[in-house]
Amino acid sequence: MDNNIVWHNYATTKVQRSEQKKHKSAIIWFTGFSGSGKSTVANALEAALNQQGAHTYLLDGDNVRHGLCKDLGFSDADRVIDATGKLVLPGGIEGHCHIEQKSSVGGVMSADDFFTGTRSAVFGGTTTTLSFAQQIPGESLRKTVQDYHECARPKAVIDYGFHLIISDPTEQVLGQDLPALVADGMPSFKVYMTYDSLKLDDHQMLDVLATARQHGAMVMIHAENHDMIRWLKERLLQGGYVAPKYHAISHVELAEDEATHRAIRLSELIDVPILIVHVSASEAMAEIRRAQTAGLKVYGETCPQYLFLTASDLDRDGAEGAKFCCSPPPRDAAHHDVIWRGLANGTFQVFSSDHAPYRFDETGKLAAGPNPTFPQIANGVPGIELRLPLLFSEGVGKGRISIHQFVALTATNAARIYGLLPRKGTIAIGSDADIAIWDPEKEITVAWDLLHDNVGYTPYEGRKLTGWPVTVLSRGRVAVENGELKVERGSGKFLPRYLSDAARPLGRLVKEMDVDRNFGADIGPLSQ
Ligand code: DUC
Ligand code: ZN
Ligand code: ZN
Repeated sequence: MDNNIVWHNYATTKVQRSEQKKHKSAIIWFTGFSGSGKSTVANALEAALNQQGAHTYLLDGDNVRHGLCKDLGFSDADRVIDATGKLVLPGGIEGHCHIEQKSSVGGVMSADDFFTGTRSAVFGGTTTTLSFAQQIPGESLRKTVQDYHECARPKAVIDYGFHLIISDPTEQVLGQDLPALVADGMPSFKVYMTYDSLKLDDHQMLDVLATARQHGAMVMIHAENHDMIRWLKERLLQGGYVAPKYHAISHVELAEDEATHRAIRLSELIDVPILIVHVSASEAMAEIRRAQTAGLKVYGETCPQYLFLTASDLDRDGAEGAKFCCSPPPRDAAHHDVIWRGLANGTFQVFSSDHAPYRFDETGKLAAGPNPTFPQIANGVPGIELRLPLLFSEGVGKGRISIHQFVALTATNAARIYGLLPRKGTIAIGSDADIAIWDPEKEITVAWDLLHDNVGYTPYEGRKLTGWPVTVLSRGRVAVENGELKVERGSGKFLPRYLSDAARPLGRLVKEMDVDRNFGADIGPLSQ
């Protein structure tokens, strides 16, 4: 069979379709790449074929346009996947999810383990997860990480890595454990500015930032002002305002604005890049934008809950609002447009789910009883499977972002920032054949029954979406096809990550940290 690969972008799909009729044969649609068509197509094909055990074959017709396919010798491919009229995109990278982890409020276990969590991810077009290994204060961080490895190894169906959550930055942790774990392929840490059990004060934050700078790690920051939240929480409880909706009041927007500003200033003092996670509101986003305009390496992440949910969702009957309690909480609808703008204008580099799944029963959201007060509710919403379909349907489908931005936000940028490119997040020579084939016209109405997590509900129930990843490949293995999981538990592999350029300091010290301008005081991060 002759081979014909048409490389073009989504905007020209219609033109390409008429050509497709002429060829009367299967065409794989490549899109979302930068670079010249010629090298991209060649790269993509070789990448697919280079995978051990790959069964990916992107075939048909006679592509005279680039004259490449025959040279690559596809005629003896084992199998053809017909992607006529589909989009062939890199598998998503989920850069922020909580799997087999206890909640910071109430200490309840997440609903998803590494089997159900990664299964749900891959059905939604994601082929890599980066979840958290959370330090237990008083316990060795290395032991904690070992435990997460043991949980993930026998269960994950796709490849995975870990970020580290630092809640107790002791000398041992900063001086021994973190450097060793960075060297073992975990060059990213998350720190919290709120939660009694996790919060670091500014001094501790500076210590972690300086350690990250020294070892080339990326610091992810949960930015909310703890004392504002704590004070409001106390006042609300004293007044008898205990329903789930008051969670959104206690986690006031100003707390996120202020902490985002502070986190940026702390990172500027150390001259180390940071990534502000789960940005929910316009002023926090504006802080990030201002820092970027000033040339700082400040990255931003947002999530589906800040585009599709609002604070009013927490005001549902009875305890139902608990399903929507996450931190920061969903804001008013007015913020949605601003967050969309931040996705389109590059303020946000990554779009993650922050999948933090708790069942709506006594094992999860209702662990404190059928009518918990808002501070008793585990914080988090599920979203690992719908992350890409939501963004595709409402972003690409409605013209808010381009297909190229979609790929960057859901895969390539996370790979770049977290040290996985070019192995993951792209289709290129030598890259893993992690590929999602999307039917851009498939319509679905979201129902939890269609999903593959273990949560029991979805906050997006009833939403109508257009576009779905119908076939998903992980390292060249068909992982999802015809609505079925085709890969085994435990077949996912741990991904050691390298130091990313995104985490490299600017080399721009504020004058008080610069030995040449601070009366000779050798105190700066460069002196270590
Ligand atoms: N932060 C997260 O990143 N996930 C769940 C809860 C939280 O506060
Ligand atoms: Zn957080
Ligand atoms: Zn999270």
